[in-house]
Amino acid sequence: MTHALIVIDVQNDFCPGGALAVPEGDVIVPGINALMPEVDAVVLTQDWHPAGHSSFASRHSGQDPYALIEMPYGPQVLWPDHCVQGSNGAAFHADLDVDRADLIIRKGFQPAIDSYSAFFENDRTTPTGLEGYLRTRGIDRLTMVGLATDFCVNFSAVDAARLGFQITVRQDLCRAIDLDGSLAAAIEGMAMAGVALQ
Ligand code: VGL
Ligand code: ZN
Repeated sequence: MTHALIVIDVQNDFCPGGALAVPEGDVIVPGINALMPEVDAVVLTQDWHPAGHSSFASRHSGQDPYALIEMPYGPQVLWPDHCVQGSNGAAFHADLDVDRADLIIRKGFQPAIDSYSAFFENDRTTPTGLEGYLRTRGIDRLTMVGLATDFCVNFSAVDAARLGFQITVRQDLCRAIDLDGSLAAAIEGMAMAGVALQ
């Protein structure tokens, strides 16, 4: 099998001190770097929002961060402003071995729709192009790591399984936001979708 490492959103805003910090988000970086030489391809994803993105609570008067609202495409958690295109918060963690990446795929760049998954925007139908990239390179096996376990890793892994990739999530190389039991729900959902949790 041809094996790719998919590194989800290891960016400053998801690390301690960032706008949407994931506890211990930075401790996974050395382990992720160590996996890179063991695979056939390395893909990084980068959450990449225009200023004033519709997923930001600041765009919705009277709404606080972490509130759940209904968008035309379904439910959406509102977030603190984060990963604004070109900002330091949107940059990869300084220790991540970005030079090893074959592809960097950006997501969440459309103002009116969020994109947790590396494969589809949050309408679950608009593709990012990653599936085509992987298939045309003959990649059929994925190992997924990064931030956050219960949002972008979860959605990406479930989509990967649904698309027929053999997918393993390395939980030791992921960290979670964990809003109201979202981590337990994500683990259950990934397992049910056929994601191998390691
Ligand atoms: C993410 C919330 C908002 C993630 C991205 O990478 O898990 N979470 N944008
Ligand atoms: Zn985001």
